[in-house]
Amino acid sequence: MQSIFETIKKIAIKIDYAIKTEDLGYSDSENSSGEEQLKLDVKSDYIIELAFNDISIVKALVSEEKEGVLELHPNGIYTICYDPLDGSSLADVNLSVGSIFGIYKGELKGENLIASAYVVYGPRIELVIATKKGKPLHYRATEGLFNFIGEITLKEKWNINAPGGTQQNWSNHHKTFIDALFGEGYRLRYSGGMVPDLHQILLKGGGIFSYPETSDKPDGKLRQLFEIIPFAFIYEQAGGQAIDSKGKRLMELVPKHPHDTSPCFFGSNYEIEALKKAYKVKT
Ligand code: P6P
Repeated sequence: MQSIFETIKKIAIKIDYAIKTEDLGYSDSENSSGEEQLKLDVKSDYIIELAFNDISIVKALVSEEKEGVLELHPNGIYTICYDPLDGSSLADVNLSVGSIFGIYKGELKGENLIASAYVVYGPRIELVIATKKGKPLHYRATEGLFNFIGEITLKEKWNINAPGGTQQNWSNHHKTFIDALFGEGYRLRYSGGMVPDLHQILLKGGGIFSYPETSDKPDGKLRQLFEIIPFAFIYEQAGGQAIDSKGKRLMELVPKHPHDTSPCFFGSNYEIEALKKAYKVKT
């Protein structure tokens, strides 16, 4: 497994360089979710595929930018599901973006996630790695080397509210819930980039990130295998919760298709329990 994390560090340095030097324009192709691909999306995906092609324990890859499963090494053990450059459209306005990695063993479903990691490409390159052995680990790159900063622990309650989706398409009970948090003094912190938005809550100590089902996206927008489950694991390992709109743990998701989405809520215990009440979840 260590060879996978060391490879992710090499990938991070290369993608960060591409973000800072390459063309930010659109390619003439779409990804499996029908989203127009940026040249950076394609380049980042290529960097990752090339890097893991040299790691024999990696059996296959599933990418947001590819339709199916890319077989790499028949005797490999792990399948890596990744979003090579999440929020890539924010790069051309100089906001932070990120890469997300879910490392699975066996069938591609939440309970088979062994570890996850994400990289934030911002004023600094930061990496968070989570395994089943303890709290998520936070690293920061300096001149191409990742230095360990510390373990990440979420408070029981804090003050960040990151509400995703288009407000006019929220359900009434979701809008009431979000407004009630603001009424309690929560701070609006939402950039439209899942990785920096979730990273901020983890590092600042807590709060809630929500991307509910909406009238225009009844199954939510964020993808289960390479966005939601990897972060759900990290939030749970940090002492928080990660659930869907029925109160089910996101770690129990079983995608039918590699690009399936789900409504998702990540946060500290107080905020998630408040959401369960607002959504009338039977506990
Ligand atoms: P909205 C970026 O496109 C992304 O996939 C995530 O990074 C982000 O959390 C979400 O979409 C933002 O979506 O609808 O709030 O703009």
